[in-house]
Amino acid sequence: MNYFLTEEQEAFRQLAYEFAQGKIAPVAAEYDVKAEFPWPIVKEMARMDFFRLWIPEEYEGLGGGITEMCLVTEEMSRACGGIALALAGTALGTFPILISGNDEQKKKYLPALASGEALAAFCLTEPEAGSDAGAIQTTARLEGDHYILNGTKHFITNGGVAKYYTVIASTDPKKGSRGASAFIVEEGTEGLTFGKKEDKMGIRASATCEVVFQDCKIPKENLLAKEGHGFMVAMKTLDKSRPGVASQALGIAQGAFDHAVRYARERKQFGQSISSFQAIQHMLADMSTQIEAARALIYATAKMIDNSSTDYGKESAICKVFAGDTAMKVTTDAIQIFGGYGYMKDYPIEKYMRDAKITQIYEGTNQIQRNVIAAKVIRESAMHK
Ligand code: COS
Repeated sequence: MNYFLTEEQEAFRQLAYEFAQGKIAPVAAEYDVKAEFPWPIVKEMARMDFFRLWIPEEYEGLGGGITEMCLVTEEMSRACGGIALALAGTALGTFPILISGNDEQKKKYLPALASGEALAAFCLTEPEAGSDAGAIQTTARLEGDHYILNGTKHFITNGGVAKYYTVIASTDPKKGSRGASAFIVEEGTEGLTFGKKEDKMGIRASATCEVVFQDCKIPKENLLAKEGHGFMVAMKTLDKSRPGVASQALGIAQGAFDHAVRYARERKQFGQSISSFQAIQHMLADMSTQIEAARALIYATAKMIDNSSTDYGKESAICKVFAGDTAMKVTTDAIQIFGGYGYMKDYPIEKYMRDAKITQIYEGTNQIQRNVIAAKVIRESAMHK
């Protein structure tokens, strides 16, 4: 399908495709087994300016938007959903600064993020605050010119490898989500430590760990937006980042599909290629249809966000639900086409299914996305009555 991307967007997609197939695909299995963060690849991504894509030009970025982030995330995830996350997780951690940082904060933090010299991590989730993001218990107390942070964030993507942490903490616990505020915490700040590194089912090349604040003292200039605006910053961040998760899911689905079509052509049973059987053909047709539908949704939503729409929470959620569910379905069917071989770790296909699962869970489970979609649909209907 032709999405009429600009010449520049096509060039970035092509560059990301070549990089992913040339540098990521050959080592994806190795990083998955070792569950190691891919520093050499991340450094190359930085040299090739991938981290600059979604940062405005005035802060040393390339001035692209969500479309560019989605294209590159998709192509990299097609090779490895875990390695791609070093990039996509940094975009997520950067969005609170882009959305609500003042000029000084942007000048201080964005150039290092654009060059890839610094990675970012978004710290919202806590052991007792997953889907219920308003229930965070991490606190930030103002004392003179500093905020003192206490609490534990967990399942943090890029935890321990990022230089900048955008953190949602409560400045007024009595007010619930209206008492939440957003902060930037730099690596090396006293009182910031990293806990348990998670041993995950999939996306194993991605660093995931606990981020712990114990009397962590940060300058009060590190407050993003205003006190009490943290929940809104978090929600707006997720509205922007969910098409990125959808792109990760899309890339994983596309990667599994690429392998499945190739295998179906090569594998012979009953004296012929299994791609000549209608049972396999129909599976391939359904997989291809679902992938293209996910792509169309994601690109349309990314375009909508980049063209300054202000309310795109529903569309972002729709992308994530559809692409996440598609990734799970397509990767499961890809294994089915591989048959017994697909179940074995000697073949690349089972990793795609393990990597796909997280896209239905993080940045808001697909059940929460359905809540967001339903709430908006019902509100819209009430307005038009
Ligand atoms: N943009 C801006 N503001 C938003 C918003 C959005 N997308 N969504 C909600 N808000 C505002 C609301 O307008 C409300 O403002 P007021 O207090 O001024 O009325 C406030 O935020 C609270 O909204 P709401 O009552 O809808 O919050 P809930 O506690 O019911 O939670 C859900 C809403 C479930 C949607 C939210 O908690 C959520 O997204 N959970 C999933 C979190 C998640 O994705 N976690 C994974 C993080 S991994 S990085």
